[in-house]
Amino acid sequence: MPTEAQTVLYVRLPCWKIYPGGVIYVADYIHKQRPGIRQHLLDLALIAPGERRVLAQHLRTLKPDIVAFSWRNMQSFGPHPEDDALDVVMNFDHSPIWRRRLRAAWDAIRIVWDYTASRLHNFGYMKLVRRLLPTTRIVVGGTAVSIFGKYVAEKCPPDSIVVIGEGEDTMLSIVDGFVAPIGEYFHKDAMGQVTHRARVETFNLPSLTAVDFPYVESIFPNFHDYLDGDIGVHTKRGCPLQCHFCLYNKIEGPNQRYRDPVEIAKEIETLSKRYGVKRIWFTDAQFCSTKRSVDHVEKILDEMLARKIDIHWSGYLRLNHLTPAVARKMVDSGISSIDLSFTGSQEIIDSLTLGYSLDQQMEAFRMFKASGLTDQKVKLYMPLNAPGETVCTLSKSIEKINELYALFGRDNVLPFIFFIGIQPNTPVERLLIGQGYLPADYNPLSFNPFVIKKLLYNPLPLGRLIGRAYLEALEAPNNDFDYIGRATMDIIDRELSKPEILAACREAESRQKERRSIRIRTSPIPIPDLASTETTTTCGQP
Ligand code: B12
Ligand code: SF4
Repeated sequence: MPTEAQTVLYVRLPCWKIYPGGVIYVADYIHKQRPGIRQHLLDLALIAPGERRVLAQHLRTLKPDIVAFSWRNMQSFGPHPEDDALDVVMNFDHSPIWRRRLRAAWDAIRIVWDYTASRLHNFGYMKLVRRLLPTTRIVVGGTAVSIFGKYVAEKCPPDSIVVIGEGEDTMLSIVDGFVAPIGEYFHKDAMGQVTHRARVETFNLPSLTAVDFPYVESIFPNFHDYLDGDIGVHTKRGCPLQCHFCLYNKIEGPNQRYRDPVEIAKEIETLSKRYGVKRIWFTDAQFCSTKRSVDHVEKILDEMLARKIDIHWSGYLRLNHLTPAVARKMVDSGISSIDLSFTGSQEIIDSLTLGYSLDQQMEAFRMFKASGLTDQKVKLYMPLNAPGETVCTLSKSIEKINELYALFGRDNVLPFIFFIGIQPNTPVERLLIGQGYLPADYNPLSFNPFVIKKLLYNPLPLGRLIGRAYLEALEAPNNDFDYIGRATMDIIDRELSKPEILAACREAESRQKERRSIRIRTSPIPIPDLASTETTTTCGQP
């Protein structure tokens, strides 16, 4: 299809309801560059599974030249206390009651079935396009394909383009006929041959002006269904840091590039004043991280304050460059929660190369308190039981969490029981392959429940202690009144203060260390030295 496109149908593939910010930025950009193109956005996340054949009606009515799919989550396992998958895994692995373990096995089959079916259905939607409109070009983008692009390219129909990473300029080159392609993508040609192009150009992010929401409303009738929740606003792209479990720096690239603070503030102002939006989430890999990015944040906050925008906001934060002035502006501009990766042990911070000092982080919490933070929640995404976690590091985390309870009030601090999800091509993955925890040829997209479970890293001996504490907290009569993460940490604390538990854990730890060192000595795979790698940083979810 070498000619320019006249009509584009965007299809947001099903996921838990969440504002489809990525595809909206793409459609808005295409409209600003090529206003003559007719576009429509169909969001399958808002349509019940039995009614998704509405896609066929859209294809027949619009007869688009391009159907552009946006695929957000493919490997969605990162269960936490607000997702029942965590209860299932904990019960299956650690419940002392066999009936519960059996029940959990059934639930696990349901979850894996949903996981498998959703992937097969997504490829089914692409095949439907090819069947009904044989000459229409298929494009697939979004965070899921940015990680697993080659896999998607192999599975999707011929004449498809799978866009890796940011999509605006690549999509523009596709609607222009794909004669001078831009950006990174896999192309499956009409013969089914897959080729790859690496990105050589840099998208000019400052050219991404405030989203034209009235236009978005006109192509996306379901836009209003999102206005009472969080709306995603993007302020920059890229992360120069290299935390050992994280892929964000690969999805977005290592260079931090910024949008214009004035355009960002305009976007938020329209959302608030025209559409009555009350909450936004800054969807950057992290909202503030490097020194330069904190300066950028400050400019955005200044713009928001100058426009007197009445909004609550959150986003992943790193606190090591926080200053009292920025903390004050965050509070004044409507921060609604502090969301950050947290461990109370400098050893774990260093071994995961998160690259900050714990003392500095605790100091930043005090800055927030001094700036007038009141009942905003402090959400601690804890990489519990990460490689290197010991009884001692766990106790230190509990100590620091207790300090935070004292500072902000127990009810305002939410320790999230999170574990590291092992992601492809990260140092943690290489380490665990080297240690024999995962086979070198494991499939990160496997449907095998035991592989899936292994990718949620919570090994023995501490895994059992944490698992049983979590299950006890779930059962506790007062769990209606206390947050599950807080109750779990209290139980872990209680257990760690029992001398026999401490001794047993320590013995198991040293046995494990011994076994590991034997495996490492015999392993043919180079093991990254987590502790000695260049010190970097973290934010976001483990
Ligand atoms: C912010 C964020 C969140 C926030 C979202 C807040 C909000 N209200 O929007 C919160 C904390 C809620 C969250 C939750 C979860 N998240 Co999240 N999240 C992210 C993050 C950091 C950014 C996503 C984002 O919005 N980016 C900004 C927009 C503008 O960019 P974008 O969507 O990528 O779109 C661009 C391109 O992808 C592309 N594109 C997108 N669509 C299309 C379509 C076409 C046709 C084209 C050409 C291009 C294109 O162009 C866009 C613009 O350049 C990513 C990691 C990352 N750095 O990308 C993880 C990420 C998307 N999340 C992930 C996961 C797993 C989850 C959870 C399932 C975690 C959990 N267990 O609960 C939940 C699921 C939520 C849901 N309902 O689906 C995974 C998905 C992994 C995978 N392989 O499938 C990611 C990639 C993180 C990771 N682990 O690596 N998340
Ligand atoms: S965890 Fe945050 S700081 Fe670390 S590499 Fe990922 S995005 Fe960057």
